[in-house]
Formats: sequence, structure tokens, C-alpha cells
Amino acid sequence: MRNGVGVLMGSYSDFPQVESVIITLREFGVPFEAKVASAHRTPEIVKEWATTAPERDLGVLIAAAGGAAHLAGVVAGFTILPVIGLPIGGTALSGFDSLLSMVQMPAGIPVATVAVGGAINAALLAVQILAVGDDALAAKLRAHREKMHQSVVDKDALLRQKIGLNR
Ligand code: RP5
Repeated sequence: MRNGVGVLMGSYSDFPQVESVIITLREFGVPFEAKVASAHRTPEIVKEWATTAPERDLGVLIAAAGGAAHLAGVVAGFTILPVIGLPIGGTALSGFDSLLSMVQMPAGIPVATVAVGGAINAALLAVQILAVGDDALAAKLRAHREKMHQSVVDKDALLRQKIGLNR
């Protein structure tokens, strides 16, 4: 059963911007693995990780990298599992370089790229992909949406209370 998420980051220095992926996957009880490997410094390790991912019951892969971020595209080239690209910010070009490196994939090898630093959405998208074939996970996602809905409604009430409006 391919119900896990593989989380790959190009460098340990990416981890602060990847940590929310791990936290979010844990919140949903989704099994995951996490690894540091670089497309340019350790390409053979990336190849091994990506090509053997299905054997480790991974159903979706998340690749996070900064700068000239070819990691997600390289991973996607080695597997037919869906790959989510997480561009890392804080580079000389504030992550715009990583964003374009990931999102502008030529036709044939898609990378579903989230926002620069969009770790939570990377995790949620991975959970949504897995939830297509998992009703229990889908129920957790619906509960999560309901919680967000309630939070906005509560904040709306708080705002009106603060500024002294009754409606
Ligand atoms: C990329 O280069 C990594 O994903 C990281 O964002 C960036 C810098 O890596 P370090 O020099 O901090 O290891 O490959």
C-alpha cells in the first residue's frame, strides 16, 4: 500500500523551511520518510532514493531545494510517482530562482510546485493526493477544512466585537 510521503531536501540548511511539512504530515498521521540528498552534489543518492521509493510504500514525493533548484525535476525524471516541488526562499534571489527552476518544467515531466516556503501546502497537497484512495484520510482533510472555516468565522466575530459593531 503506497500510503507514505517521501520528503527530500537538497541540504540540511533547507530543514527550517521544510519542518512544517513534517509537522503537518504528523498531524494527519501520514507515514513519511525524510532525507537530505542533493541533485548536484550526490546525484547517485537522489537516483537511488527516487527509483526505489515505491518499494518503500511511498505514494507521493516532496522535493525541497533552493537556488538553481533542479532537485524536484530530477526526482520526477526518475519516477512516475507524483512529485511536489517546494522552492526554498532566502537565496540571493529570495527563492524566485528556486520557484522558476521547479515550476517551469518542460512538457513531459511534471512537478507540482507550491509557493516559495509553502511547506504546509506541500504537505496538504501530498495528503490530498493520498486521500483519493483513502476515505479515512479524506475525512481528516474535511475536518481540517471545517476547522479553518470556523477559525475565520470566530475571527470575524472577534473583529466586530473589538470595533464595537453588532453586525
Ligand atoms: C540547494 O542549495 C539546497 O537545496 C539549498 O537550498 C542550497 C544551499 O545549500 P547549502 O550550501 O546550504 O548546503 O541545493
